[in-house]
Amino acid sequence: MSHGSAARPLRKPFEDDVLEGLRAPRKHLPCRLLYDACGAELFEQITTLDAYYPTRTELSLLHQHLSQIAHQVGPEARVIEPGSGAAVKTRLLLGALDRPSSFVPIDVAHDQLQLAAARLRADFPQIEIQPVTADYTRPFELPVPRHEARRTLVFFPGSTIGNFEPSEARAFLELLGEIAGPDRMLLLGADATRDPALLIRAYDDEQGVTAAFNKNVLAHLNRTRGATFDVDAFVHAAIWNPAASRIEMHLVSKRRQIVRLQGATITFAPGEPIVTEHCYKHAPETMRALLGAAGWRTRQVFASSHVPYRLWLGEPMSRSR
Ligand code: AVJ
Repeated sequence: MSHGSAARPLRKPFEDDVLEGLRAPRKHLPCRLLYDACGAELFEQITTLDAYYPTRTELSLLHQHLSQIAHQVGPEARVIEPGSGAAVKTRLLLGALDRPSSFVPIDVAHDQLQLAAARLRADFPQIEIQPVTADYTRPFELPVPRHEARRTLVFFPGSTIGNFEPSEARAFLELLGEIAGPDRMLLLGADATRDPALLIRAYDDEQGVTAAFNKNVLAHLNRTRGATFDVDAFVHAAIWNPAASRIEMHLVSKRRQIVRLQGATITFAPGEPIVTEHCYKHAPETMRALLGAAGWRTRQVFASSHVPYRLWLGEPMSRSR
């Protein structure tokens, strides 16, 4: 995800960043390409894998601490969730809060979003569900709710914050603060695992689901942009980069090959990778500083006793209370 400041356009058009990334000396693709309908389904499958510890760790943290979190958030809150997806965690949260006034799921996948919204309306008839189809890395406006909320809680689980470059993460957290307004709180999930064995197991699973998830990016570009990737000529690799504190998703070219995409010719050397995703594993000090730089004071941290995964409860920096 590329991201600038909240005031100017945050990203170049789709065409540009795909071609630009493939023409760069270190070939890369924007990680949002991983999440088309097919990719979203594969990701759901990843979350059920034994080796993929983030999802079950976060779920267990939510089960453990949601009543306390709900108490701190207080009654009649509006909840906003960028990139809401399958909404399993959302249901837990909405169920735990004291009479939440409304829920705003934000996602680029319009149809999926409408379907999720319909299901939530059926299960939570007393909560106003106001889906927003938007790319949440760009400024967007919140719909006006029927009832004024006492507070806005931003819910950003899944360690998705780790997919942003650090400077982009700061800008994004700041943007969320601006959108949520003065009476805001933040509930964010972030993984800080640095054990390479555990990470490789989770990001290069034995069943090959993550490999399929990663390779789908190439199939996606073939389908949507007439690219000529030979998907089987690339292998998935998960590389731990300790200096940058991130795990990187690579697609490594098996041989010398040429791929065409929208009039451009991209040449691959044998063993040359395309980087498709960075998953930063910020140490808690880094996470706290990132939140602080974006105007969020850390109110409470809930840590797992199994892996270094944490829920962060944030509030405005200048809160007087
Ligand atoms: C949920 C998007 C943050 O980084 O762990 C999972 C994405 N990539 N396996 C993560 C992902 C490969 C996931 N996010």
